[in-house]
Amino acid sequence: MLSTGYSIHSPLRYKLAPFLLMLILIVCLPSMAHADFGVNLPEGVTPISNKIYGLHMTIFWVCVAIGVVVFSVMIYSMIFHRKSKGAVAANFHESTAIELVWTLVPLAILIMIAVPATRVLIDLENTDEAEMTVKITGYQWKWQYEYLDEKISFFSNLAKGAREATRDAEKRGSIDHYLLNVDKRLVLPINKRIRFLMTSNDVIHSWWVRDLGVKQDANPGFINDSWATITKPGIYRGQCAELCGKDHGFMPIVVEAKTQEDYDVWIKEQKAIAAAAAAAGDREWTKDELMVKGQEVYSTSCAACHGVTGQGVPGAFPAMAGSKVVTGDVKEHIKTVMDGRAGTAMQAFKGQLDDAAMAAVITYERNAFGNNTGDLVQPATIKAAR
Ligand code: HEC
Ligand SMILES: [Cu+2]
Repeated sequence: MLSTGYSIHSPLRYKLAPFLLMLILIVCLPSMAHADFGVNLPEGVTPISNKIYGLHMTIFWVCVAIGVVVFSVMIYSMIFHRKSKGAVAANFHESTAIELVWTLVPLAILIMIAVPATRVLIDLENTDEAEMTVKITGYQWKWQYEYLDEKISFFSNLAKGAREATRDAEKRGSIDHYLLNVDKRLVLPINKRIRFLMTSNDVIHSWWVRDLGVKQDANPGFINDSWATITKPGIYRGQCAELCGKDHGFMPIVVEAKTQEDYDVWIKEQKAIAAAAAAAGDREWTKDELMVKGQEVYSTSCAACHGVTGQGVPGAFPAMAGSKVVTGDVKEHIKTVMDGRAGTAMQAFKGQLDDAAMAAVITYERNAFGNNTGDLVQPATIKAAR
């Protein structure tokens, strides 16, 4: 006869029990100590996130009630109808009444759950009567926000320093909201019904801000929508929630909700910044100015792929150091950065960088990483090339 060494009736099982209990405690205790993470869904700060929370709690309590009923019957039966008490199993095969009950009761429960769930879903999808619209475009790896009513548009990148700190535990610890911070926040007014339009410039991304109750895919070639009415001023953080390539974890979202007055002030500032940037593109720049600005642009817009030191990633992203394009004909270099390379991760930066930023980053590439070409590219040259 085959033997497995010990059967389930073996006393070994009882000897193992305390160890298993210890193991469970060891695994669970640290997470209990971090109770400030919370164990429930957050309620959020929008009507829709509150409704999602309410739905979650309703269904949770339905589950608890079912659990209590089922386990009470089980435990009662095990105690009062156990074999040692001489209980004999009842036999109710092919009882129409019982079969009807155990089909109809779960059906009724499912309908009870489906009604509120459908209501929330319909509300979630209804973006009518919006008071303002923000178009959100996912890029590898940043977000673009366009305030369609205000004609304001900008990119929101991972905050400075975070990318460089990824492999350095000490530096990471010293960074405020490491990987959850951006260089420019999406500022929104409170108590306004805001419609979001989501799309993508390259692959599928997903715009997810938990406290707003918004998680919507951003697909290239499609526009999805979602909405929020933020009820409390504050800072709400989120992330891209769709695996979108190498730096998927490096495209956080930060929403700053302000009162209407503060929001209006911010809008004014943004318009002034845009006007200043346009003026900056109209003058002649010195080499130093171009190099300083160029390094800044390079580190936020190019370093993710081409590397901080211009070495690229072999087999995926070409090095800028010693590149034929970067050290060769300026026109070809400008064209590559403006129009990108179709079908590759090299995107067209035409719509992302203004004349000064484009001129600066090209000048920087041509004079950094040992590419000492001495070439200067002026904003006016870029303007003419557009
Ligand atoms: C998402 C990744 C990514 C980002 C960000 C990126 N590039 Fe590229 N870049 C590429 C890839 C991939 C290629 C190679 C394209 C090909 O195969 O033709 C490339 C090619 C280039 C080339 C041509 C190099 C050569 O030797 O052929 C230049 C110049 C260049 N990029 C400049 C830039 C600049 C300037 C920026 C920032 C403003 C930038 N890139 C941002 C991925 C990227
Ligand atoms: Cu993404």
